[in-house]
This record gives sequence, structure tokens and C-alpha cells, in this order.
Amino acid sequence: MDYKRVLTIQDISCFGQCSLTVALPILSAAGHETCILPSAVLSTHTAGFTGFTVRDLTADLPGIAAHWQKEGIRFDAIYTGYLGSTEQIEDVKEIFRTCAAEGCVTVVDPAMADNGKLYPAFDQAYVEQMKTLAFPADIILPNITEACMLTGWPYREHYDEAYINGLLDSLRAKGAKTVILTGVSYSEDTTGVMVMEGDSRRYYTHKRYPKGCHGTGDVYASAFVGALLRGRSSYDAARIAADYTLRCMELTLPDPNHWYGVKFELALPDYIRMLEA
Ligand code: PXL
Repeated sequence: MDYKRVLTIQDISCFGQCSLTVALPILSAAGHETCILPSAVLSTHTAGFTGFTVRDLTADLPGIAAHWQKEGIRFDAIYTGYLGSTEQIEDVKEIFRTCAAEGCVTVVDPAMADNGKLYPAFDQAYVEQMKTLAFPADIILPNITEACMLTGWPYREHYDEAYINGLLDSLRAKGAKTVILTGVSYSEDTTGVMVMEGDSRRYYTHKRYPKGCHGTGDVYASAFVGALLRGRSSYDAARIAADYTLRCMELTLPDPNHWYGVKFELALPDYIRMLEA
């Protein structure tokens, strides 16, 4: 099996099962050498907790990148998620330029918003900077809210296929290459992902739970990157990531105390089986 080296840049939420604490184990389970660059350290994630601590690591990024360059360290893929500051995005772009191995795939999850709203730490300046990271990337994985913020397309809670096609056209017009648009639902009991690659658009639809879970965007993106680096097509990787994320939700939803994340560890054996099928 090919042994790929992937760098993932996102925060460490010490408690809460999101960002690096899910990306590292999922990418490792997929069989990849997984290197991390923490964008910030938080006591918990910001969705549902109050009074969390945040240490922004923006000042550390240039030194880390310079050391890697000196050591000749290069990555086959670079995958970004929740970042620590607007200013940090320039450093991340520099890392894309200087630490990419030949044929490196860049994947940006513009993790900044959901349900029509920005996460508490971010503002419009962050959105503007995120556009400069996301549009040149090989693959982006926005949800509908993030895609609207990146394009200026009006956010709607209720929509139809024409609306989603307009949103995808708008992403394409701004320069997006491959787009995995998550959380696209046309009925009460189904949801799915739209995979746009050039002129091709394919929809993978699956069961929808009445209630969502925190952290599933990060679980999804990590499982997608893991499968992609195993040589799967974007559509296949999007499908495997969806099936794995659903399994994580199925194992979590019966436990009302586990509101802050998903029990993704319990489903890792299923994920590995999906990658081997
Ligand atoms: O799951 C996305 C995410 C990552 N990191 C932090 C967050 C969130 C979502 O709220 O707060 C710190």
C-alpha cells in the first residue's frame, strides 16, 4: 500500500472531539503518516461551551515552517480546518507554497460557520481571507453556509436543486476546482453530499437523523482525506466519509450526555473495512 505523508493544520480543542483530535486518529487509521500543525489550543471547542480558553499559535507558524523547509520536509497532501486567526491564513498559504511535495493535493475545509452563522471567533475579515486560501485549493469541503459566505450567494434554510446548482455555479465562477458540498438535503429523512469536479456533478444521498451532532464536519473531512489518499476518487471518498460519519452518529445519538462530539473511535474499525472493500 502507498504510504502517504499528510499535514493537517487546525486547532487542538483539548476536550470536544473535533479538529486535530479527530483528524490525527482518523488519518492514522487510514494508514497515512500524519503530521500536525496546531493553529490554536482551546480548552474546548466553541459550540455549546462558554468560558473556554484560547491560545492563538499564529506567531509560531513561520518558525515551524522555516524549520521544515531547512530539513527538506515535504507533504503529499495538506489539509486545513479551523484556523487560529485571519493573519494566520497568509502563513498557511506560505506553507502550501513551500512544503508541498510534487503532486501535493491541497484540501481546505473552510470550517468557519454553520446554520447560517459564523462561529463566535470569526468575522467578515476572516471570511475574506479564507476566500484566498479556499479558491486556489484543489478540493474544498464547505457546508451550505460556508459556501454562501465564500460566494455571496444568499443563505436559505429551505432550497431546491436549482438553488444548489446556482451555488455550485457561483463557487465555480470564483475558481473552485473540486467541491464537496456537505449537508445537501431535499427531503425530511434524507441528506447527502454534492460532488462537483469540473463539469461533473454527482449527488450521494443517505439517511438523515432528525438531530445533528457537533464535530461531524471535521470527522467527515478527515475521513474524506483519508480515503482520497488511499487512491479513491473524490466521489468514492465522499461516499465512504458519509457512511462513516453516519455510523459515528448512530453510535452517539442514543447517549444524551454525549452532546459535544461523536464517538468516532468506536466506528474506526468500520471505516478501515470501508477503505478495504
Ligand atoms: O468542528 C469545528 C470546530 C473546530 N474547532 C473549534 C470549534 C469548531 C466548531 O465550533 O469551535 C475550536
